[in-house]
Amino acid sequence: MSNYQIQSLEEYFQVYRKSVLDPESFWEEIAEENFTWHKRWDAVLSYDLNTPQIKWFEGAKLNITENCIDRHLYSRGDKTAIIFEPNDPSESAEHITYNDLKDRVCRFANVLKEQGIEKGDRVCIYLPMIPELAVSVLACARIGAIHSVVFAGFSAAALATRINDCDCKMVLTSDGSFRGTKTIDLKGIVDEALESCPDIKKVLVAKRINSKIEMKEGRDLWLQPLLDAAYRDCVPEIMDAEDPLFILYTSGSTGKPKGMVHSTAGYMVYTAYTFKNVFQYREDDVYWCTADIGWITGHSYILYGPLANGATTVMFEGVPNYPDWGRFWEVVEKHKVNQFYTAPTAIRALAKEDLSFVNKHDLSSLKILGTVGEPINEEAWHWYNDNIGNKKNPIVDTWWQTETGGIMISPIPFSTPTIPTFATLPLPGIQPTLMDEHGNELKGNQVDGHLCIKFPWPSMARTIWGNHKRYKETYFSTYKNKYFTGDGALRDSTGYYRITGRVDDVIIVSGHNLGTAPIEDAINEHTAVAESAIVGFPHEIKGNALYGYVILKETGESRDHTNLRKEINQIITEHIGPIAKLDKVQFVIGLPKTRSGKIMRRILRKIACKDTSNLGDISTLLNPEVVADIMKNVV
Ligand code: 7RM
Repeated sequence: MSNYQIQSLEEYFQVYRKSVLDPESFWEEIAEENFTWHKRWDAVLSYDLNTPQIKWFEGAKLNITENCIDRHLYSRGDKTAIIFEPNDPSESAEHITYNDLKDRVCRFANVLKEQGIEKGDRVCIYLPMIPELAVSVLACARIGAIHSVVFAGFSAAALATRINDCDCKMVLTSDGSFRGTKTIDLKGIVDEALESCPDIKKVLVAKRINSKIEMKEGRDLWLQPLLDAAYRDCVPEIMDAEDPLFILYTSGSTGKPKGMVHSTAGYMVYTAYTFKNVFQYREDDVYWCTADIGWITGHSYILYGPLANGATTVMFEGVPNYPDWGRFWEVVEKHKVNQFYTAPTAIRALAKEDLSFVNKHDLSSLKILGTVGEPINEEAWHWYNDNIGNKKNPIVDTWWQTETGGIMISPIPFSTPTIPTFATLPLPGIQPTLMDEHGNELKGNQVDGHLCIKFPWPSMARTIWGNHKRYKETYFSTYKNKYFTGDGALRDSTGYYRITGRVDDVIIVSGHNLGTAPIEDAINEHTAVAESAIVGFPHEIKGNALYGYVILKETGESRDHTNLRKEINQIITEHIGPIAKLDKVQFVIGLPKTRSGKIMRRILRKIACKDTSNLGDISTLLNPEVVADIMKNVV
């Protein structure tokens, strides 16, 4: 395990240099020393970014569940692999050891086989955050079936599209799910979806909420009796390095969702390596990522990355505000969590609430904090740092995407000095570059442009299911021989990266390109502001002007909005310059968000442009009610 875990900034630079000068021997060494293979690779990497075709560890044979479970049994059989923390704190947590996990995954795998699932078949998993979700994902991987997890908050229509796009044979679901005080009728949603999915022959149903549901004769089966009857050992299917491990859909604002296809060996090596480094995981640590397994963050950093390292990973069924806004901190205290990884949207929501929810709890176990999913604004960063991290725990602002499979730009905690709003430096093996609008690479520091990656890394998505042409067009055509991320970024005088937002959201005002993140960051500095989003709208003189949507911390209280508008523009002028001043400011009760917590600026743009006849695909919208309210009060 020599250079598997970076311990200082100096070591980071050494390792990074090596990874760029000789990527193949760099990844080969990591693959050799830290994983179990049935056959060694013939070549570490072969690629052509024009086709594009990328192969890592070609010729190697392995099973990822052997790496995530079996090989730990000798030394860690009784160690907890997964701590399941239920929605309701009165229900006890479940500690699933590596031995238990082996047993449960094997039984589930045998059930899948008995029900006709074979290597290469697609299985749709539409389950809440209960142990069956983790177990079924691994069970698919055990037998070489391709899992396609659909977040169990998506609608019937969204589910049906995803089932049909990759031709799933089977759906795994539950009678329902708990979400705070509510229950959701998941099985009802599946039934509705399946009216338009003729190829689904079997639905296996886990019991969670004990509701009365319809079981369709010949199609639906209760899971538990099948698991009880199944044999508790299942020989892992030996897979090729490049066999697809899973499909995960990413929405995008236009067109149908893209089924990103991830491969087996490269994904395993990269998620394991990055987990170990970004969270500096040590043997007895308890690690908690609050994401749902329905997102890439959950795939890579609740399941595969942690389990490949023999870690203890918390799986939380609940929500941040049930029974109250102290729930996260209660769980941290209860399980003595050492690494805590969450999204800026959650941090901003928590920061709006009283500090007593935090201070009631003992957070002294925490060592490292992380964020992912959106740019984190400075104020939220400080709240996190001061109140959760006690001003001593490093915060890793991790930039990556569903398409990248794993974390790409992030500090190495205790080694890389952090600066709020900066994701800092590329991880070993990652070669970011910034491009200008003419397709030139921006050399040197203090530049901003479109963020691309110019060399393959092991966990990159290999294609879009059923549409390789779209894969090439979306990611490899804007800039020749480079992967285009769709994000804008700047590189500061020391080489640190700051993500400035999606390039589609960039607003051109009087010829200047303005990224959304830095302006929103400035607005959020105002003490009365909780959150904000800016978009452009047509303006006679400037071409475009800025429209700001602002959520105040204290809602309901009558305030002098004219003064607030002035103060906000004052702050923008100080932080960025008068060019970025807002022409219009609307105070809103909420912002439209995706179900994974990202602001949907596309909808806000349409509203600001008074073009609301067609809002585009809003099936992934979390809170449609705020859209109606925003439209009613448009300025
Ligand atoms: C992991 C995940 C990807 C998009 C990405 C960015 C944004 C993610 C950060 C971030 C600023 C970050 N996958 N994004 N992390 N922006 N700082 N640390 O979120 O496919 O769902 O989204 O999220 O725009 O392209 S994702």
